[in-house]
Amino acid sequence: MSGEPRLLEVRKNVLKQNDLVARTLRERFRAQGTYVVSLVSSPGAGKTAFLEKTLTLLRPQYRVAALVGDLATENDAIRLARSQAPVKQITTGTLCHLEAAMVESALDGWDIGKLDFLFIENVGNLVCPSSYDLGENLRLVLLSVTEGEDKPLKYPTIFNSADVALITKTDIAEAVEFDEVAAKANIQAVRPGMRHFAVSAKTGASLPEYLEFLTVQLTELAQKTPL
Ligand SMILES: Nc1nc2c(ncn2[C@@H]2O[C@H](COP(=O)(O)OP(=O)(O)OP(=O)(O)O)[C@@H](O)[C@H]2O)c(=O)[nH]1
Ligand SMILES: [Mg+2]
Repeated sequence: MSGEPRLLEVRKNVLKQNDLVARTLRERFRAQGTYVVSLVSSPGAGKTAFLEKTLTLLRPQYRVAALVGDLATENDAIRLARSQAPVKQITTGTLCHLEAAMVESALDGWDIGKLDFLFIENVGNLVCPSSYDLGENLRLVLLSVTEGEDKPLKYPTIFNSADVALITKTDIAEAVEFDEVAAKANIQAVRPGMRHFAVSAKTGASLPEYLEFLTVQLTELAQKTPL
């Protein structure tokens, strides 16, 4: 007998278990009125740079915090902590994605009720994170201009698992001959109607529009959250 059906069974059970923990997390976040945003992308697409900017700009008005996943090092947590927001690194060892249980344990000792926004930067990978629900309200998928316009077509699953796309590093788009029209068409081909922002962490381009979008989401959540 081939080992494949058994492997499939184990994988299904892992995902089922993850979904249960994610559901509990989502209920907890909702009860506390915390809006949770996760970021997924290939390695180096600009998640940490963009998130550091987001935390810095939101912090004067909102209570924000971040979790960041990587196989190794505390590098990203150190960078994000420059925003003065509470930050925790999750090191996954050999695992190429975060799981809901890792988020749950990283939140140990944190009073989530004191947070308006919690951001979760996933491990840089365009494949593994797509199947793992983290209990987030919004999943952002980042596509940097240096990766090429065809990534949505090559990695449709991650684009399908996300809610909003961010085209990042637009400040260097011209230098790498990035075709934004083609990239947008490819996003729409994979996920019709998907909202996107074309941003730059360097220049701050489209950051105000993106932050406005986030704050509208928080207000809508507050209207739905029981007092
Ligand atoms: N020109 C330009 N460079 C950027 C921008 N955002 C990030 N970078 C650069 O891109 C590189 C990778 O950025 P990171 O923020 O570390 O990317 P990441 O997605 O967090 O990377 P991993 O966590 O390793 O997957 C760094 O050298 C950044 O300085 C941007 O908006 N413009
Ligand atoms: Mg990073």
